[in-house]
Amino acid sequence: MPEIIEQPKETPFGNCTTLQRNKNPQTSCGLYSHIRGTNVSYGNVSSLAPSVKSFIEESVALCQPDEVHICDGSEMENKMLLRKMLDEGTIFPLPKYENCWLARTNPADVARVESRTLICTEQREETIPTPKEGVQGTLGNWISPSDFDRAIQERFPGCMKGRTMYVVPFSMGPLASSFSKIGIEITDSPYVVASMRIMARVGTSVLELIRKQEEFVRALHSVGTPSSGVVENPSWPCDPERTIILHKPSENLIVSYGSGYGGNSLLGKKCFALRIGSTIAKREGWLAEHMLILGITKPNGEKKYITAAFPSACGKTNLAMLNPSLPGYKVECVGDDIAWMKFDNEGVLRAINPENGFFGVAPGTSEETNPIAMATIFKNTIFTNVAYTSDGGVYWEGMESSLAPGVQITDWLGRPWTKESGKPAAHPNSRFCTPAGQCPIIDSHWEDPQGVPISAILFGGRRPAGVPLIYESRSWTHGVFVGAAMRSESTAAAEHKGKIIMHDPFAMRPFFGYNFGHYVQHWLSIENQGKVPKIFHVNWFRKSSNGKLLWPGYGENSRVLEWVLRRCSGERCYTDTAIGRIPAKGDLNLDGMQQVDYEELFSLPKQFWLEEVSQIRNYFGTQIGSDLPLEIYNELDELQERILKS
Ligand code: OXD
Ligand code: MN
Repeated sequence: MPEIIEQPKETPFGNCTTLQRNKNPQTSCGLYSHIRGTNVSYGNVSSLAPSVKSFIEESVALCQPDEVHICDGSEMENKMLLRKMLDEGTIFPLPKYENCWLARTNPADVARVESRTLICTEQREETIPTPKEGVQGTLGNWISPSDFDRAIQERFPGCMKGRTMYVVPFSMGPLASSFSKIGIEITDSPYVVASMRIMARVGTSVLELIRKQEEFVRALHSVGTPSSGVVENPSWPCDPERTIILHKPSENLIVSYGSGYGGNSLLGKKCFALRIGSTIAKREGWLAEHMLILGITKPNGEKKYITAAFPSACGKTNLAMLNPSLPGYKVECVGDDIAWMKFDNEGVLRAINPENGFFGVAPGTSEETNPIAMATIFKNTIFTNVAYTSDGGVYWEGMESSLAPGVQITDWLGRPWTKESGKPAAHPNSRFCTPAGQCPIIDSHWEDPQGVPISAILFGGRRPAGVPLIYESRSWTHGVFVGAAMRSESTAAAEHKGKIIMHDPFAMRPFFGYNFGHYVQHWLSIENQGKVPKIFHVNWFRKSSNGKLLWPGYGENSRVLEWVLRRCSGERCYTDTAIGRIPAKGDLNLDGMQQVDYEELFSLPKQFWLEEVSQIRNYFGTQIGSDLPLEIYNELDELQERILKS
């Protein structure tokens, strides 16, 4: 393994802790300080706001770490963390690239654990709709305040013994933006610290902000220690048997135990920006959504921004980094996973990407599918659970064409791999964690504190049958219905097995912070606040009767976006159907494309749609019942009538 990091030989503070100190005395005067008797090995305790200090004190008393490290976000600190992870075997260098690393998790810790992700409120109904008797609810999990406390007491006392507790101050959104929110993540995982540093704005300037505003989301994370006391895989400690991810919106509190996998441990992302974020957004009158944000410029220079909500691993990153096949069009990326949207004083809905990096699914990303991502990810990146090549690089399914001849592959579990192995080389949910600012098409306004103005919202999913390439909703209320009725084939991003068509309303099913029925009500009320964007539904994944994809996707999706833009400018380039507006033949620019079966791509089989309506009715009735606003049931009835008449 090549030696990458030069450790400083002398520091102004001597050599009295396991970590080397930052040479900057301003950020490293923790030498003689203690918190609850525990040595602060790095960071400046005296500069902490009292609320931050008490959060650390409580966490120290509970978790009993060996020492505390208050992160300053500096380069030197990052190098020390990388060094530590190298020594502990958590990461390996990837010498083929610049400052890139490969982490291999415990094979039992590879995805979000939705079944153990819970929201705590006094009343169950605040968190989840009441399903019909005998029906298992699928719209989140509730935990009572007493069980919440018990879950913590059963897992956390002493869970950081022998480890360092890191205190990570972070901002979701650019520091200067009124959209942005601040958090402190406390964790015992250097992998989490290094990844948070990529995914959020981390460091001392955030602590300064807290000193002024005193408000922040508290996020406590531990990879945990199994109750047997035996950590099977010391390079990736975790406690899969007892993993739990808890949220208490009333206290802006997140507590995550037992998993180091990103979706469960990088608490700024799903836990804060979506679950806690959606509860804050409801209170404050805005939207926190599982959406990419892109800017698209027409050949005449006119530019618009679009957001899109697709379930996990359905191509949000690919669309956010689209390389348009339509001549003269340009797409620029603001974000690939999360959008925070609110109206400005002129009634324009504006959005920011609260994240600072991309935590993208690696398999399927290639020069053919997403050349922009490929141009982004080979520097300053932490890869997790991808395969390794003998020339010091990475490999995953889809990267076949970039493999140099004669190169040997080691799979994500560290075993020699060949195409004949019969198993994927990279885990299907393997990831790259990479700074957004490196994306060659990052939008010049991606960090604009005012956000970008949104003209259209797309919903979508993986629908092999029945659902056309695109349709436009008839109104805002109909669009909200379309979001509520979303379904998609399951993916590897969570623990679900098999390719079933799951309901995934607003692509938020695993991420709602409060009762979905109330969430829909909130979406309906947004229309009263300003000028709402048009809402569309897209499906890149429809297959013909012989199982072939009817639409090539990727760069050709720019043709669909072009139609969206024309509709946003009020062009009458559509035909009305029972489900909404679709481009009439000739309205969608197919110039230069071969063999698109337009009729099949846009066909609306009556039986399919009657069955879809009945599935949706059953879902709404059994899962949400009276919590779902009447307007949405009316939309469903009207859709059924229109289909029957068609
Ligand atoms: C993600 C997800 O990691 O949606 O973005 O699972
Ligand atoms: Mn996501």
